[in-house]
This record gives sequence, C-alpha cells and structure tokens, in this order.
Amino acid sequence: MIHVIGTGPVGLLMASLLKDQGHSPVIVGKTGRAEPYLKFAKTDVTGKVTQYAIAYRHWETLPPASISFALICTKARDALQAYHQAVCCLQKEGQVVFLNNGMGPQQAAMQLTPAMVLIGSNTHGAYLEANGGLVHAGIGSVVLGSEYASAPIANLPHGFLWAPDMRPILWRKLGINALINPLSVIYQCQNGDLATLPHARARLARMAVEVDQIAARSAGISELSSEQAAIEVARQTANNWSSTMQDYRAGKPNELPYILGYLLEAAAKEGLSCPQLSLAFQETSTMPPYSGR
Ligand code: KPL
Repeated sequence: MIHVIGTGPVGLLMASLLKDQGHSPVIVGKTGRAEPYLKFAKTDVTGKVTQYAIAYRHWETLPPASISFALICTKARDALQAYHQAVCCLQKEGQVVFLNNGMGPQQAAMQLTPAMVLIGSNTHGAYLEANGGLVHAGIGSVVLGSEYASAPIANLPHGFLWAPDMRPILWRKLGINALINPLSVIYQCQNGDLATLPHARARLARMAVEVDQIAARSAGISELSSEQAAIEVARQTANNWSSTMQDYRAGKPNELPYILGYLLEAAAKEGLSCPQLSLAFQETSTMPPYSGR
C-alpha cells in the first residue's frame, strides 16, 4: 500500500495516477474528515474528467508501523515535518520519497536516516481549480532514487523511474523551477507563455546562465543547460499555472526560498555574483497581493 502525504495538487495527482494503475493509495492529511475518503474530479490532459474517491487518513489515526512506502507531496516548508511524522509510522525497511520542489528538506532527512529516504523529482504539471477539481495540465515524469540503495526498490509503481544518482536530476529540476516559477509570477502567466513571450523568454535565458554557473561551480554539473530544460518543461506544461503562481494567487508563502534562496546561498559560498537571480528573488518577495486575471 502506498501512502501519499499531502492534499495539494501534487498529492492528489500522485494518488490519482496510482489509482489509475490499480494501486490502492491512501492520502494522509492534516485535517480530520467525516468520511474516510477524499472525493475529487480530475481533468486529464485530453480534457476527460474522472471522479475519484481515495482512502483518506488523518495523521493521528495512523497506527505505528502502518507505512511501508510513502510519497511526501507537501510543500518544501512542510516536508521535513511530514517526514518526521511518517518515520514514526514507518515499518522496518519502509521508505519515504521526497517529491517537494527545491532543495534542503530531502538532504536533511537523508543525513538522519539514509536508508529510509529516497529523493524524488516530479515534472508533471497540476493545479487545483477554485471548486477543488484537479487539473492534470501537463504530463511529466517522476524519477526517484538514492545513492544508498544499490538496486531499484521492488514494486516501483508504473510510470515511476529509478535513477541511482539523483543529483543531476535534482539539479535539472531545481534549474527548471528556478526559471519557470519566479518568472511565471513576475509575468503572471502560464508556463507555456514563458516560451513564447519574447521579454519573458529573454529574461529566462539571462537567468539560466547564472543557474548553469552555480550548478557547475557548486555541484560540478558542467552541462545543466537549464534554459533548454525549462523551455522544454514550459512547453510540456504550457497550460499549467506553476505552483509558485498558484501560491501567489492564494496569498500563500511560496517555495522560492528553497529554490532561488538555495541557489543564491550556493552561489555566495562560491563567491559568484548572480544579479539576475537576486533580482527575481527580490521581485517575487515584494510583489503586491494578487489582484486578478
Ligand atoms: O514543478 C513545477 C511547478 O509548478 O512547481 C513545474 C514542473 C514547473 C510545473 O508547473
């Protein structure tokens, strides 16, 4: 049984994809519910709508040793807490996968319990509509792995890919998020617009140069090519509102401290100056409240 921690778009998307493949996922959330399942409609990339009713548990009702495999689908700021809660309910040899954007929580957990932690990267695009409906706006992939596990875990869900060395994959995803997420807020646009609006596209290219430099100097990744990677994902998820844009619209804190903040810290350690990324971080931190579109 796979537990999916988090009831945001990524959590619901993962639970629905697992259900589509015949798994019986259990969504774990922070609030108690009258019904033991969560009902929602998903619109897939072709516009087809499917209704789901997926088992739901509140943390407090999860018995010890009840989790064998859990996907942490919370925001980065909640991921470490979710990990600590999951560890309390984990079976011997159980594993948790971090699927949050950005860096920090997964590395911290990896240091605490390396054998229990898998690092994941998700490039699917999904958002929630005002009525709670889930929109799967762009097909991506889920890759997971760990340098501490020598072979793919058994029973890897279909559509989940295994990579023994997650570092380049995490950095690729970090680069994509460092470009798409802040710019989608600055230009208040969907992901696809970043590939077509000339001023946004040009700014993305300028920021990408700095992202690639940080990856090379800080992580030894010499060819991140973050501009190409971000444009590819922006096209694949053209109709998606990035998670940062969704947070901005909802007046919620975003994950940019774990994305741009992480990169700028890494740059500072290397003595690299990154005016483009600093400006984007500053601009997105001081945006007036969302006023519509
Ligand atoms: O991860 C994403 C996000 O929105 O946070 C992408 C892949 C950019 C999809 O929107």
